[in-house]
Amino acid sequence: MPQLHAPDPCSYNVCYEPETVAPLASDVLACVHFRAGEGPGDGDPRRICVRLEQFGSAPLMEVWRSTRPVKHGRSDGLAYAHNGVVLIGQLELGQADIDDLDRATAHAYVHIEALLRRTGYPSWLRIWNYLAHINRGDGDAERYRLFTQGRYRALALKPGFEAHLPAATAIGTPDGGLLIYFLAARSPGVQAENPRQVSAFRYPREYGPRSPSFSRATQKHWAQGRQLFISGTASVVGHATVHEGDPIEQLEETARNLRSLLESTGMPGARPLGLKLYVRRAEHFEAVRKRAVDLFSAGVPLLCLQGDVSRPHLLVEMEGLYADEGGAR
Ligand code: 3EB
Repeated sequence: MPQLHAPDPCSYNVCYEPETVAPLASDVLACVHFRAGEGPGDGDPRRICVRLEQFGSAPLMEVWRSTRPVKHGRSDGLAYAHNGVVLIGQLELGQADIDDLDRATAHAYVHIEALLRRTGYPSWLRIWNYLAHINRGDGDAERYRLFTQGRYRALALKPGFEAHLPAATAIGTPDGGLLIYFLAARSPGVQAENPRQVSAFRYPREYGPRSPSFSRATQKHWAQGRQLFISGTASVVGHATVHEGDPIEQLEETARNLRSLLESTGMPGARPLGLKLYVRRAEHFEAVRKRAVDLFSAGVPLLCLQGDVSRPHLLVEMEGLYADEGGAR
């Protein structure tokens, strides 16, 4: 797509760092903790706590730092921080606040969109959804399917929404309710789909009454270069789950899907700024992590989490942020 205006400068960087609970510096846009149970409760609206256990010894946190002055605040149950170019925010519902998951999800998404419009960051780049007991419930009553319906109802209010879907992750947690955190920008990114996969928003009926509203990746042009926000990616070819029961083969298929996205978006040489690996079962972790290091090369920042993937037969999922030369800060 031609650029109508000069792209904004990339105004943040993201790092995985050893976890600390020290007060956040003024340049922090968001600090994401990954641990079971409650996170550090210092009340800073920039702290985001994902209720997933990390594999490996020293726990890491994901820190988004800004190169421009940061403002932060809360409004209507949402917490956010922004710097004039991007906004990172979160909305958390406890399970006790969720009476009807479909309705609660639709309401959450409408609420977030209203915040983004009001603050002037209307373009979603990336969304993370963490939902307790994602695979609980049978058939169309499965919690992931209820969540998917609610999200669809909110996003489908916008005409042409399927051409402007953000990259996303939806992972199950052992407790909590629904946590949504998101990165939005003043100017839009470009939606990317994967030629090896049916677009999720076109999945057939067998996966639920509404198809999942997300894109395979968002490509964002910054003045320094391009970044690619890759969605949670799993062992799905066409629309089918492949390599049922084999976590290593699922990881290899996932790597082929990531490679295909990088090639089809014209970023075959891009490097990963950070990857996340979600593994459903603890007993698969060692072998999966070892294979991931071989596939993605040692030295790539990697965060390993125990989480439930949206389809019950999927055992692993990966997501990542890639940057062209120059797009990495
Ligand atoms: C898949 O390819 C795997 O519903 O937001 C991956 C990333 C998946 C995001 C979502 C679901 C979502 O269908 C599942």
